[in-house]
Amino acid sequence: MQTTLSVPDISCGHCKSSIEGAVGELAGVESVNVTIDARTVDIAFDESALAMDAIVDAIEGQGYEVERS
Ligand SMILES: [Cu+2]
Repeated sequence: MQTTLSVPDISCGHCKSSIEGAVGELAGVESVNVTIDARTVDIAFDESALAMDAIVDAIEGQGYEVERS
């Protein structure tokens, strides 16, 4: 499954690496890419191995709030 999350507080390369690091180490994540200008996180993951809530928790655990649509 492919999803894009909006994370308004993303501002720089540090944000990018901390979020990509935290999400990337979750089992079931196939790819993660933060786009700094758009303040988005694109994630491809195996939904049978990983719940969306766990991804949101990993991002919020780094101190960023995920904007819920
Ligand atoms: Cu930053």
